[in-house]
Amino acid sequence: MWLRRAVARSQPGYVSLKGGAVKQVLALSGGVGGAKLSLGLERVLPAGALHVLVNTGDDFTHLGLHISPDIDTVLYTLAGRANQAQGWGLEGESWNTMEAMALLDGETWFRLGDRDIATHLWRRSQLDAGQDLAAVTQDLARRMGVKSHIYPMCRETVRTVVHTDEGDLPFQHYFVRRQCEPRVRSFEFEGLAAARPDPDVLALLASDDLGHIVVCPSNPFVSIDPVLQVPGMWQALRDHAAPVILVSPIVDGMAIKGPAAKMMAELRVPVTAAGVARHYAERYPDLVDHFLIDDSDAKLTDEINRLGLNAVCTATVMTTLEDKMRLARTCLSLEM
Ligand code: FO1
Repeated sequence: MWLRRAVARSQPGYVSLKGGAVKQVLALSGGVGGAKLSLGLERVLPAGALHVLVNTGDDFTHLGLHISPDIDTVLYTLAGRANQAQGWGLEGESWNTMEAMALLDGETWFRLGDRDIATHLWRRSQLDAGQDLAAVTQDLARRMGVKSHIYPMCRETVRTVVHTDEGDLPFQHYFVRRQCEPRVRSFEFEGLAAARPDPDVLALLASDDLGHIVVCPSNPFVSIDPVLQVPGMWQALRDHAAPVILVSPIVDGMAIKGPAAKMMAELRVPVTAAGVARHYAERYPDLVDHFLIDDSDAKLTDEINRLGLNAVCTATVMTTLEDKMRLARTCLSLEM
C-alpha cells in the first residue's frame, strides 16, 4: 500500500489539499458531449484532480496540419474559448485563410478558422521537433491555462475508417465532407493493434488515488470504442476499484448531438439508452457499474438492470453550466 501511494505521489496528476490526498477522476471523452461533462467535472473538483482521456481516431492530416478535433474541443471548452454554437473550433473566429484558400481553388470542405490554425501550426511544429502527441497536448493545455490533465487515448497513430455502402471513407471525409450521408456498415480503427495506453494514464490506474471513472455521453461507436479498444485499456479500467459511471448519449430515442442515432439505426442497434447499454454490456463485460439515463427514459430501467448495469435516472441534458455541474455531482456521488 505504502509503495503504491509513493508511486502515485510521484505522478503529475497527484493533487494534495491541506496535506491530504484528493481523489482523482478519470473521464473518457469524444468531442462536444464529453467536453461539456468534463467542464462540469472540472468545476466541481479541486484544480488538477480531473484527467480527461480523449479519442484521437478522428485525427487526420489536412493541408499539412495535424488536426485533433476531439482534443481541441476539450481543450477549448476547458479554456473557456470554445465556439459552443458551432460545436467545434474557437469563439470569435475569423475565416480569412479559408477565403484565401477558396481563391486558390484549394480545399475548403474542412473549415479551419484563423485562430484555430495557430493551434494546428503549433502542434505540427512541436511534432516535427520530435515531441509526441501526449507531450504536445499537455503543453497546449498549460499554455491555454487548463488545469486538468488532457491525454490522447494513445501516443500511436490510430485512424477511424468508416465502412459504408459506398465504400471505405476516412472519418472526416465521412463526417464532414459527406455529412454522414453514406450508410454505415461498420467501423475500423486502423493502427489500434499496435497502440498502447498512455503510460501516465496507466500510472493513474495503478494508484488508489483514483476515485471515479466517468464515461462521458459521447458517441459509443466512434468516440468511446476507440478509447476503450486501445489494447489493455478497458480491462485496466474494469479492474480498478473505482466505480465506472457511464452517461447515455441517447435521450428519449435521440442523440443530443451528432450522428449517433443515425449510426445506431444503420448498425441495427435499437436507438434507445437500452441499446447503448447493451452495446457496452456485450462488448465490455463487467466494465460499467452505473449507467446514467435521462429521467425521460425511466421506463428503460428494468431492461438496463437486467443487462447487469445499475440504471440511475437523472437529468442528463446539459444546457447550462449548472446542468453540467449537477450531472458531474451526480456522477461523483455514486459508489461501487
Ligand atoms: N466539423 C464540421 O462539421 N465542419 C467543419 O468544417 C469542421 C472543421 C473543424 C476544424 C477543426 C476542428 O478541430 C474540428 C472541426 N470540425 C468540423 C468538427 C469535427 O470534425 C467533428 O465534430 C469531430 O471530429 C467529431 O467529434
